[in-house]
Amino acid sequence: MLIRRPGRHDPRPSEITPEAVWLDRRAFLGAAGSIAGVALAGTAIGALGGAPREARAQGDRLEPTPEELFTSYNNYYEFGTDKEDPKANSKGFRTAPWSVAVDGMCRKPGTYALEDWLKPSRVEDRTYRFRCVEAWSAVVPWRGIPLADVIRRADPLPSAKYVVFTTLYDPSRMIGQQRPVIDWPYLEGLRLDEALHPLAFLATGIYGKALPNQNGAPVRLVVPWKYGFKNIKAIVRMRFTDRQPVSTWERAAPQEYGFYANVNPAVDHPRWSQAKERPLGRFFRQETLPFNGYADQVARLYAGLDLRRNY
Ligand SMILES: Nc1nc2c(c(=O)[nH]1)N[C@H]1C(S)=C(S)[C@@H](COP(=O)(O)O)O[C@H]1N2
Ligand SMILES: [Mo]
Repeated sequence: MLIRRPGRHDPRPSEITPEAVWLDRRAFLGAAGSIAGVALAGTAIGALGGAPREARAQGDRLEPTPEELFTSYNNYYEFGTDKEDPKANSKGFRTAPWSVAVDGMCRKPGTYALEDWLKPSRVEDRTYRFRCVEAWSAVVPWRGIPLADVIRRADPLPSAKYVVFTTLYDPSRMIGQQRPVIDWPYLEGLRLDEALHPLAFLATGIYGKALPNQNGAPVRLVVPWKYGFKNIKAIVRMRFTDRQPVSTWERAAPQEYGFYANVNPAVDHPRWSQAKERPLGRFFRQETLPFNGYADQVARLYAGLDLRRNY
């Protein structure tokens, strides 16, 4: 499978609707071995078309993406690689009962029923920007609890420096896992100080309702200043470690996806620019903001870190 070449002609409207996002990571899956060739083809999305710039201040009121859009256009390879697959293929996925294993370098390891794991915390609603590495974006009203709560309850040892999350592995229930598309189970991690940041969130709902299966039910990570792939879905394990983990997309394509994955308009993906993004449901692209608009709150976490190397 080859990606279409940008820059040859102006985009047709059919190419710039969200349903036709052509900057697709499946390109790399089908084009293994030809990544270098594709890299040349994909550099110019920022130069496509003549969309007017839309100025946005950090304090802008966030207007949520239409619910129907955010719940029917998904990345969730456990249920298929097309954007419409997860909704169709996860219809019968049962998320109760559900338990979460807590292990590694902590004083309170154990296997917890999901309700018990979450229960001591107060449920909150938070509307955050969401930015996929593929250059589409959304504004999502999440419901859930601060990630720091479950971490503090696990009581990590002073030696623990990272927390690692794992998605359910059950090919009988997740049809996408019946093929070796990526290294199952999906795995993601954060530095412990990132995970303890007050913006980091565990979502069990969106738009005031329970999380739909395709969006990661029953519980998924939300780290709004990082690219979408850090936001791991259907979490069954939380492990503490002193070693930086290799997350799923980093393992699949380390030259394209790093551990930090902080949203950064100044560092292009090898196959496309990250300077702009297309909000789901909107026609025009808009500028992508450093740390997805949360720089004032999170930039200090990365003082002294070279964000070009640690992409
Ligand atoms: N387990 C799992 N988590 C995942 C993914 C996935 O394929 N499997 N895709 C990631 C990517 S690339 C993105 S952009 C977001 C998409 O979340 P959404 O479908 O709720 O928009 O989920 C992330 N979490
Ligand atoms: Mo993504």
